[in-house]
Amino acid sequence: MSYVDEVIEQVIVKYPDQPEFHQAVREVLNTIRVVIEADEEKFRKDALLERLVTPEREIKFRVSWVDDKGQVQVNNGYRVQFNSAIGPYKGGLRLHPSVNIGILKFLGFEQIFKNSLTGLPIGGGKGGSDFDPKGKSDREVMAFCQAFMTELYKYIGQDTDVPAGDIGTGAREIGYMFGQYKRLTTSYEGVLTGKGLSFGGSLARTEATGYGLIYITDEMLRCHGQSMAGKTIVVSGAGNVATYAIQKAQSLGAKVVTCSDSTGWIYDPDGIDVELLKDIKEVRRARLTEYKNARPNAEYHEGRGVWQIKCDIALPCATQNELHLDDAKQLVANGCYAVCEGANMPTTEDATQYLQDNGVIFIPGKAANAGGVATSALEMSQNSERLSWTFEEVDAKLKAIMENIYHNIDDTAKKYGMEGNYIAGANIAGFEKVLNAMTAQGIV
Ligand code: NDP
Ligand code: 2IT
Repeated sequence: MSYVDEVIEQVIVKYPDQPEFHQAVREVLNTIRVVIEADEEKFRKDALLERLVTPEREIKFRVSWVDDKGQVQVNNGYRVQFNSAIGPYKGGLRLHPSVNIGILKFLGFEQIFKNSLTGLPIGGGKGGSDFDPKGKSDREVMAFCQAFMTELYKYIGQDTDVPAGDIGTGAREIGYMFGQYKRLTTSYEGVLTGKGLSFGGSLARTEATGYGLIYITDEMLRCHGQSMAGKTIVVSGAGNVATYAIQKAQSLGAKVVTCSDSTGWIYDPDGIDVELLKDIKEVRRARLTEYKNARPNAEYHEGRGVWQIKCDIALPCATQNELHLDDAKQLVANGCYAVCEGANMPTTEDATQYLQDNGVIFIPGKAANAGGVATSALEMSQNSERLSWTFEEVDAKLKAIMENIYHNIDDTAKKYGMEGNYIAGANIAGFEKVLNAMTAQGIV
C-alpha cells in the first residue's frame, strides 16, 4: 500500500469516531500524494505524515460556571495545538453544542495549511467548547468565558498560541476572555485576536474573512475575463463571514439574494439588505424571521434550501458539510459558475467531486477564507509594534494577501499538471512551506 494510503487508513482505524477529521485528512493527503510519492521512502522513515496528522498537543478541560438561576453548568473546553513549524499556534475558538475533539482536529488540521498560504508566520491550532451561547444572557456568556479562560490561559500567550473567533465566538466573547486573561496574568499582550478597537484590536478584522472571500473570488473572475458586477450570488449563513461577504460583493456590483441560519433561510430577490441583517444578527441576536417581517418582498423558508436558487456564484459561509451532492447537482443544473468556500469544509466530498467533474470552479476554504486569520496575523503585528494601522492600510494588505493566495494556488496547480484544480493547488502550496520548516527543524 502506498505511504499516503497507509496513513489515511491508520487515522480512520485509530480515531473511528472522528469522521470530519478523516475527511480533512483524506482531502489533503490525496492531493499532496504527488509530493510524497516523489521521495516516499524518506518520508516514511521520517514518519512525516504521521507527524503531520498528529497534533503536537491536545488539551481538554472542564469548564464550570453558574447560570442565571444559580445552577452550576459544566462544559468541555478544548485547545488543539496542531502544528507550530512555521509560527505560534493560531486559530479560532468555536462555541457550539456540536463541538468535539474530532471537529476541532479537522479545523486545526485545515488551519495549518490555510495559515501557511497566508505567507505569514503562524502555525495551526483550534479550540472551543460545547457551550451554546444561543439564548444565554450577557452575564452567563461572561461567566462561561471567564471560566473557560481560567483554564486556557495556562497554555496560550502572544508567542505561544493566539486564539481568535469562530462560530459562536465574536467580539463580545473575545472581550470577556481577554479581560480574564489579563486579570490572571497581569500581562497586557496580544494573546487573542479579534479584540475590540479600544484594546488592541485591528481595524478591518471584523470584515476580513468575508471581504477576503470576495477579494479572492474577484481575482479569480478577473483572471477568467469576468467580473463581480452583475453576478447573482447565493450565500449561506448569516454570521460574521456571510455578512461581510454579502456587503463586499454588493459593493462590487453583484446581487446577493440569500442568507440562512440554523433554522431557516431568506430569499430576497431585491438583494439582501446588509444593514438590516447586521441589526438582526449583531445587535438584536435574533432569528431570520425578523428579516422577512421588515422586507415584505423577501421569502422566509424553514430548514435548508439556499442552493436551489439559480446563481452564478455560490458562497457557503455557515458550517462544515452544509452543501451536499444533491445541492451540487442543483447548482450545476442551474448553471453555477463557481463555488468559493467561506466556511471551513462546507462542501461534502461527493459534492466537491461532482462540482469539479462538471467544470464548476472551486476554491476551497483554506484558501478562500484565509483573510480572517491573515488579518489576525496583522493584528498580532500591530500589537507587537504597539501601533494601529488605518482601515485602508489593513484592507489593502488583506486584498494583496488574497490575490497572492489565488496566484499561488493557481500556479501550484499548473506546476503539478493539475491546472484549475485549486484544491490540489492550495493543499500542495500550503504543505510545501510546512514540510520545508518541519524538515529543517529535525525530528520534533
Ligand atoms: P458565526 O457564528 O458568526 O455565524 C455562523 C452562521 O452559520 C450563523 O448564521 C449560524 O446560524 C450558521 N450555522 C452555524 N452552525 C450551523 C449548523 N450546524 N447548521 C446550520 N447553520 C449553522 O460564525 P462565522 O461566520 O465566524 O463562521 C462561519 C464559518 O466560517 C465557520 O465554518 C467558520 O469556521 C468559518 N470561518 C470563520 C472565520 C472568522 O474569522 N470568523 C475565518 C475563517 C473561517 P445560527 O446563528 O442559527 O447558529
Ligand atoms: O477558521 C479560521 O480561520 C478562523 N476562525 C479565524 C482564526 C483566526 O485566528 O483569526
